[in-house]
Amino acid sequence: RNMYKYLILVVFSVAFMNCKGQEKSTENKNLKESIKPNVVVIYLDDLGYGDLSCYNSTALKTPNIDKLANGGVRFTNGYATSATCTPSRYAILTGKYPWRNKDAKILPGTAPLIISTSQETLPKLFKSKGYATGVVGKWHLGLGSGHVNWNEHISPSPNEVGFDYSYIMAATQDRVPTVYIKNGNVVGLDLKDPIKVNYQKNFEGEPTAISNPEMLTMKWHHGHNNSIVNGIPRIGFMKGGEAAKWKDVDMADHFLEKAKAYVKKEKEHPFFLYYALQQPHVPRTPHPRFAGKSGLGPRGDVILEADWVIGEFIKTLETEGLLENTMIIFSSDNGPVLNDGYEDDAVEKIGDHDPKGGLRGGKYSLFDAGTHVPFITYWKGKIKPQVSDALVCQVDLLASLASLIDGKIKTSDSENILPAFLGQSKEGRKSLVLEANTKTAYREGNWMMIPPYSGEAINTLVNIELGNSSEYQLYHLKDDKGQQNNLAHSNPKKLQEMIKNFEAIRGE
Ligand code: NG6
Ligand code: CA
Repeated sequence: RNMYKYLILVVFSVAFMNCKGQEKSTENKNLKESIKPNVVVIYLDDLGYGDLSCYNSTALKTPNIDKLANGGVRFTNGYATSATCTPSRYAILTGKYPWRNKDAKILPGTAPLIISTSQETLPKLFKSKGYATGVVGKWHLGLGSGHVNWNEHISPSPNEVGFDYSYIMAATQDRVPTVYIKNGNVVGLDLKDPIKVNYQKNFEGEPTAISNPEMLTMKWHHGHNNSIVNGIPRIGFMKGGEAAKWKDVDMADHFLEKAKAYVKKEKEHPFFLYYALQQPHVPRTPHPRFAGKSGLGPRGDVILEADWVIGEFIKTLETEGLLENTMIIFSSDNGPVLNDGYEDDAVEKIGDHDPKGGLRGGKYSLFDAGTHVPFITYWKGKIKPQVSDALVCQVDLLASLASLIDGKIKTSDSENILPAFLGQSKEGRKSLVLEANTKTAYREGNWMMIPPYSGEAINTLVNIELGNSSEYQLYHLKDDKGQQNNLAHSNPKKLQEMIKNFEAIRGE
């Protein structure tokens, strides 16, 4: 009888345990279900490490971005992969080092899409977990597969590499075609006035900065002397498409409206939005509301404009009740430049402001300021405010966000450092290969190694040190953030170790 009683007890407890187990697994499931936060990447163009007040600028006040920094993780070792736009954007969207793709370099407006439609991408990752995916702003990764006809549906476009909504400019604000493209179609195009674009030669009779300087409202300094749109000379020749041409001073407001509308439209289900602002890239064209407001000329004014835009965007997340369920990642595609081809007072009015924030180099450079940029993660109520010295890179978003939403990826360049992005750990990646104009450098821990490269030491047109030298360079960034003391000779052991590890990653 006792035995009988015992059996019943065992049966009951097993049943009870089972039940508990089930409870536990539904709990886990619910947690996973609820881990479908919206994710927004806010990406600036050419913003330097020292351009924000949360990164110690005193000349520029950026209260809205500061709110993200002070309420989230402000990274002091955050990197773009590259010192120019296209490669950095390639890396953030594919999780792959851009130097693995020979086409990942500054592209003309007519370049074909450099992300293959079969490639793994950030938006595809989100799509695989049921997210709506959108891109608003600067693209600069090419369009089509050969020669684009701007008067027909353009494909492949962002829509073929994972975005179900795209509202973009093809390349840069200084490159033709100067029109917006929505889901592969030029916005506002009048087919009776078809668009033609050519980067080699002008269309007969069309004014250029050389033939008609009297039409210019902005002066070019180097490059930028082809077609004139809105008084601004551009890179490349364009004919037609008059009704579709954007108004430069309205661009920030225009993209903001699209980003806000996207959030409002998709608020019922999880979304991923890649919001790529055009500031402070040239031509710097602040809306009149911001013109003259920074005292630093148009470059400063458009940074204030970008800060305002970001504030408005966050207000929308707030009023839609989405802020607590949205992870925001803020960064810049490469470091700063003052004169990038127009005479726009950026140099003349810089005063004491240091866009590089004490780093060496700038846009185009292998020195640190080329790729070391502002980097902020913010998630109201989830991420505890802090400053983090963890080494993080934009290429890591793919693996880290895959971990966040329980998705699967294959790439090996992207590292899962989600705990660092969420402020739960001060450990980021151990090492990182950085790139400028297809040349690479290597950071490991606090060390930076630049191999010898031929080429000019300074690009005198933009007045930036490029990092080229006939000697190996080795810097300890924690002790020497301005890269003034080359330790290659005094620490040959470290140098050899760095070279070995770097070459192992580069596959040399
Ligand atoms: C350069 C342009 C520069 C800028 C850059 C791309 C000239 C002389 N300079 O070729 O103005 O457009 O390309 O910048 O044309 S990026 O941030 O998109 O990489
Ligand atoms: Ca850029």
